[in-house]
Amino acid sequence: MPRAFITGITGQDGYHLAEFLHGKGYDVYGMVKGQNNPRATKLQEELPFLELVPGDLADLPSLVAALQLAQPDEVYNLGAISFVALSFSQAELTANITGLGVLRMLEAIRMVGGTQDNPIRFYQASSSEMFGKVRQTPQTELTPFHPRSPYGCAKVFGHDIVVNYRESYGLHASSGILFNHEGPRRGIEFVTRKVTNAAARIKLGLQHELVMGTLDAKRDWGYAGDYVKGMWMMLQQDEPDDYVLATGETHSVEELVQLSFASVGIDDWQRYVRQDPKFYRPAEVDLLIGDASKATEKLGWKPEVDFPTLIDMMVQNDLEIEAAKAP
Ligand code: GDR
Repeated sequence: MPRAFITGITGQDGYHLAEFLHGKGYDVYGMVKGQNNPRATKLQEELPFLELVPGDLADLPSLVAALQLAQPDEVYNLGAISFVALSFSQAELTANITGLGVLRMLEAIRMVGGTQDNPIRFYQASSSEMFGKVRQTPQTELTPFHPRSPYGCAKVFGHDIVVNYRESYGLHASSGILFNHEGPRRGIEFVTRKVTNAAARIKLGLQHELVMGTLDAKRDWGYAGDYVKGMWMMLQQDEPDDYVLATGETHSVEELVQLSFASVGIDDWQRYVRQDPKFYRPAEVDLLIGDASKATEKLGWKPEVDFPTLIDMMVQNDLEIEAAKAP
């Protein structure tokens, strides 16, 4: 059986990827940090096949030990401080985990290596946030980077160091430049889930208003389940490379709000929504829209869930969860 090792296993993508790889017959190892991590305990209940391994992206010896234990064929580095807003207030931590963490994982792979005939393959979760103040629309693998947050800067370092290790040491290391990808398992701090959850709670009478930052920003939002398949496809190629995964459509935060409220039968969403500058970011990414034609041509990858279906899936999930909590 092939073996996969995933960092960021307790996040949305870790869950989807672990399920996907398990379905493909992999032994799946997930790295968890900290002591008595409650998210890991919950995940182990949901995915009993998962082997949890201790380790931390800030600690190189722990990464070496984790790889020695898991002996993976494929490593997926999804672990990061991934909330852009938080990266402004914890910039050094973000640089250390989201940026230097990639370097440490690459070094651990060089040390542990896999076998000569079967070297470890590496996937890096690069991000559309690297494009930031976009220089070109739509964005492709060749669009120059102009990050707008400490998170985006750290991801640019991670991306560049993967290219450098690939070119310097011949590692089978690929990066997926993933545009926003969402789903029912998205953390509540991210805008899609914040809005779908609020729409459900307002519908159920559990909440009376939704306080937002900018409604003007535009994003290319896809479904996380589609995107993890693309990660795996990248590592099945003979040659490592970088690929954009995106839907090729862009929607504003306002459209997201309007659609989420419409999903619960509320048309006058403006009555419930208020904006507060505390949710504005010191620098904003105004518009993202990706061109995934390279992934489509070379990998045969295509997103399957469109934006209205995605939002409806998330709203329905939140209605169920919140209704179960209601008195
Ligand atoms: P993003 O995702 O920064 O694009 O990064 P997020 O959902 O946090 O923000 C999207 C846009 O919505 C605006 N916005 C708000 N955002 C949040 N979270 N909360 C609000 O109340 C709110 N109001 C408006 C934001 O300003 C922004 O313009 C995500 C992360 O998953 C990254 O880790 C990943 O790399 C990229 O997507 C691709």
